[in-house]
Amino acid sequence: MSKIWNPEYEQISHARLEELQLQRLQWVVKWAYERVPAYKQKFDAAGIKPKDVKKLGDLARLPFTTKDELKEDYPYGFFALPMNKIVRIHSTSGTTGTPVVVGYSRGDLNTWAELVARIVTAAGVTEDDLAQISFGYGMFTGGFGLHYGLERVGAAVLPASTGNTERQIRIMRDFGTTTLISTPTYALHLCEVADTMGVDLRKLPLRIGLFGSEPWSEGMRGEIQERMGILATDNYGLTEVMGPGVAGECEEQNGQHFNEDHFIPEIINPETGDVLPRGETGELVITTLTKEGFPMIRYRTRDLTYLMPDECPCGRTLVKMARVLGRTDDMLIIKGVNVFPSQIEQVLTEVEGVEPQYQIILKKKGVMNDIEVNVEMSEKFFPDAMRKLVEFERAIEARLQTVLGIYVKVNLVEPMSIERTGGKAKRVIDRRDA
Ligand code: DLL
Repeated sequence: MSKIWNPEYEQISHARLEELQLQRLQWVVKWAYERVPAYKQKFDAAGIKPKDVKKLGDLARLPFTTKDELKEDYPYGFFALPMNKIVRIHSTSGTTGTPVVVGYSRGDLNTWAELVARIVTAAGVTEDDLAQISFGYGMFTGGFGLHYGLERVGAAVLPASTGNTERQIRIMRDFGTTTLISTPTYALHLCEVADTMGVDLRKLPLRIGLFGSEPWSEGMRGEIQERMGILATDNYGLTEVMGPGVAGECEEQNGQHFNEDHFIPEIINPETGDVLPRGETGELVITTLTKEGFPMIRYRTRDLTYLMPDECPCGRTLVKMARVLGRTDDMLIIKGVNVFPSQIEQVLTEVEGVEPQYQIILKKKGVMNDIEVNVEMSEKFFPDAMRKLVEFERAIEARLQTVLGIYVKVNLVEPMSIERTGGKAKRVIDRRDA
């Protein structure tokens, strides 16, 4: 079993954790109230003062913070420190409009490296490892976030960044990479390109992969592990709250330990805003407890998951968060049924002869939304599959129908015809206006 990076906090007792969380919550509420006009306005409107936070349960009385509010105060409205105390700035990609800009103090960067050190250690990375970071370095938090945490652990970092996939494989093979850091879809793409180059990744020293930044399924994990010959773990984070390092899996591969001494997770009913009991699925809401540059109070992540009630055999006491099912805004309502892309992916990973590369085409059928799924066939299966095509499409349609409860038309498409990106995969194509 891997070492625990910071046993004092990762194995903290429940009582001590609650005491620490309360003390830190009182600090952050006061810090945000006094420094960020938007928080002062929100708290005043809700009739709450920082001194009213007397117990952890009072958190539920505080107003939520939403992405729209952060966008309204673009770029620096939610910064709690003047620029001469900010030493790093990152931002969301802004693909859906205004990006969210976040700032880190020197202390925040130190905490970030510490929390990433915890999650990479939990996945089994040590100072003996060579870690290839195939996340973008730039405004995205993935590259730099993992970088400093891995360096803190003492691993040798290969800042490969994204793109030039053949070069990535050559680095992996020639430099002896032992740890891969990327999105799960990029990991899969690396497998495909390695195949075309005649490189057997299973024979290389590669042994661990830390994947995150987008939803993926257990089936996808199995596929990556098998094709790379590694242990693949999931890790979660978001720019608004810090970036990677919020939560990460240990070698048990069963839930991501949430760094609760720095963040309080709550699960709410996204419609009513009510806090749900542990074990129930809903929207994850996060409060940062130690961030100075960009404190977030009850930030609505829009990610759907649940907190697991069980203890972990690894010895860490920090609560585990289940795999993120998807974002509330990724949820499609088709013929009255809630459908997540990750459910479709899980089915596809169970079908032999297709790649877990797919696109969901969103259409209008009368007034109702409808979807079709383009599914990519495996190269090796393609030539003799032509005659089996129809049969095959029907088989996948039947499996999707069993899982989703609705009929979805499936179109098989040529191998390598669905776009691979170094970043997050685009799974839903909206053709409702076409
Ligand atoms: O993706 C931070 C990150 C970088 C996490 C590297 C892990 C590794 P954003 O670009 O702001 O930040 O995107 C955050 O991505 O709200 C989720 O919807 C999704 N997401 C992140 N990690 C996971 C994961 C980074 N492990 C948004 N599983 C989040 C599912 C994830 N979804």
